[in-house]
Amino acid sequence: MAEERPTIESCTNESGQQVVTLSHSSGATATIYAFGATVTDFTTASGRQVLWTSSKAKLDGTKAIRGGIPLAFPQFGQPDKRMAQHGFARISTWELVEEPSVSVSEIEDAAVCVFKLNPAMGTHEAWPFAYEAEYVIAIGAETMVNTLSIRNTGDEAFSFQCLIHTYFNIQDITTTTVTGFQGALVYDKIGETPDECSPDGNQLITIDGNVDRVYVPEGIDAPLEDPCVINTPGGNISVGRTALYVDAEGGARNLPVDTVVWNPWIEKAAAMADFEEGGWQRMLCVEPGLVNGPQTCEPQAAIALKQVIRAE
Ligand code: TA6
Repeated sequence: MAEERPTIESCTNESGQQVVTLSHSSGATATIYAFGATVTDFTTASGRQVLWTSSKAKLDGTKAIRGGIPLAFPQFGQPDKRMAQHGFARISTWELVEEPSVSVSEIEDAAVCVFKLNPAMGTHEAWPFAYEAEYVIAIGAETMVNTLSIRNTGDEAFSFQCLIHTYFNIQDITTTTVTGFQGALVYDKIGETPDECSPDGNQLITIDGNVDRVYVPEGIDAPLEDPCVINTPGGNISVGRTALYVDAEGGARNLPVDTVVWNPWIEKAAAMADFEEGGWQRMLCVEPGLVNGPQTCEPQAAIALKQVIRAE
């Protein structure tokens, strides 16, 4: 009988970056760079590569990794010009937690690894708050669950945005569609009024050019259909998106989750040095997040954002 691989293996690449391999008993694997705790690959037990990472991505810690699942925190975009685009989480080195004792409800026998961001590493004078950031990556045969939790460990409330910026491998953008946004309000970031939202009655999202939209539920009583489904030539990928606010006393309530849909298309992709030639045809970003305005977190409270990816 072949010797089973350890669940978590760690090595260092030629640039000195820590690279973690997470292995599930089914043969499914994930690759995570401690830099940004960026998942760069999730290959299912059936051999399907669910994520897209540019072959020209910088993997030496000099810039955010182009592809996979970068994390945006404490800001989405660059509302505070003093901080990097999408904040400091994706350009800071996270610490792998040894012997994690975490389970996830969505996968019975999950292989799990946990990263933490040391506030001494992940910080900025523009956002000088006391926090704990934990990122749980769990895989099963055809499922991956990503959970980003931010806890306020200080004595003053703070606000932030966060987003799981997932690049999906969809083979052909021209025959890919996405469902699950019915009833949403949408901000078209490349339109003439990027700060105004409008009802988006489309039941089906198709992509035939540069798309950069934020889909927002009308309210907690009208969350978006969960999961949304990416219909690709290679099979469907469902993307579950939930968020939870846990107050200092342990009381929990759901938060409405926003979803960013992005494809740079030809010209904008060509303008990015780390975007491989023609990559725009093979990728689509569908990104669960809390981005429609800052999320306030009271002292000793926590906010958890979760993405559940299932290859179907
Ligand atoms: O995916 C949404 C988005 O905010 C786009 O506007 C685009 O800027 C993308 O993120 C990638 O950002 P990056 O800083 O990684 O080039």
